Amino acid sequence: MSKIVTIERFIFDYQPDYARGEFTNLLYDIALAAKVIAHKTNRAGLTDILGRAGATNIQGEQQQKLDVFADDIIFRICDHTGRLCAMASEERDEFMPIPEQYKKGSYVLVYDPLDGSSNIDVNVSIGTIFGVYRCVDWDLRGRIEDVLQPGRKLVAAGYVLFGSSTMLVYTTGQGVNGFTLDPELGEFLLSHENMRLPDPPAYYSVNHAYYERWSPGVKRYLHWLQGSEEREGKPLSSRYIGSLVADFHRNLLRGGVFCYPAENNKPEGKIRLLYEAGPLAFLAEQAGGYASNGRSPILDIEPTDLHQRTPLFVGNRSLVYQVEKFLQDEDEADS
Ligand code: P6P
Repeated sequence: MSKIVTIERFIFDYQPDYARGEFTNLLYDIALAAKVIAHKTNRAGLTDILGRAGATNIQGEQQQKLDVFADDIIFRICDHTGRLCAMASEERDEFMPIPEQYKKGSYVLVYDPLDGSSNIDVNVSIGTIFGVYRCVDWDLRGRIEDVLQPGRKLVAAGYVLFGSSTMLVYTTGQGVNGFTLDPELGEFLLSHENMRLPDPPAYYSVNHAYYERWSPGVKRYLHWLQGSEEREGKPLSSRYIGSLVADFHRNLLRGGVFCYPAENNKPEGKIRLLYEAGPLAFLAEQAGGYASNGRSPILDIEPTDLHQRTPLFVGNRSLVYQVEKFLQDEDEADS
């Protein structure tokens, strides 16, 4: 029988040396928010929470009621605790400095409260993605500079997957560990210790409907993934859920690569850098993998805008390095 370890116990036992209560308690807060959102998500079909909230977010996307609920829960659990100096959310136009009436903390929380929201009403897995930075200047109240930091500066990152079970997967730079929510106990229990991307990988994930929008180098990469151009290793299977957290999680467990390439009319791609690609890139590297925009590491990109997007290739190193090679060949051919 495996040992029973709650996420609270794990966080406490494995907190980084520099972490004081503030950092550890922030991770507790995120776990609490995950439980609250899970409770609501699991009932999405049973209440009037389904359907559109009527508003649209800065991305121009229709906000689903669960989007708004998840964003509100995370904000209200974290805004007054004294752990943070600022927050940023996919659902909020501007970054959120901690209100003056509350004690300022030393960390920054960036999050996508509910990624894959287009899947909410069709009961497909959705997820929350989060990243934690240290405030740039601990003496000042939250500023945009605290939020616009490269992924290399993350001190923690993770996601919550609301699927057949609810899982919280996170890293503080000491490997990746997964916890499964026992809904009867209301506890996240350690279920996936020291997660590593398996090799050889099993899957590749991409929306093939956009094939004609991709550059020759990306098309060549897809042919390579499909085995039509020489590639060592066992053939890959294609899996694409349309929910980033779900695709990323399956590839983390079975090995693979998730691709959302640049398109002819969208050179920046679709996936958001700050609160989607960055945290997942940190997790991937901690699990032995790598994340690239096709030409350079996601973690090295300096954000200039809260909601900026990036092309994303994330998963097994051997698979991601290859797209950089093909796009380098493309650039050389174009020069
Ligand atoms: P497409 C959801 O909106 C999302 O941001 C990710 O969760 C998902 O991987 C991607 O978009 C799906 O995009 O264009 O393939 O529908």
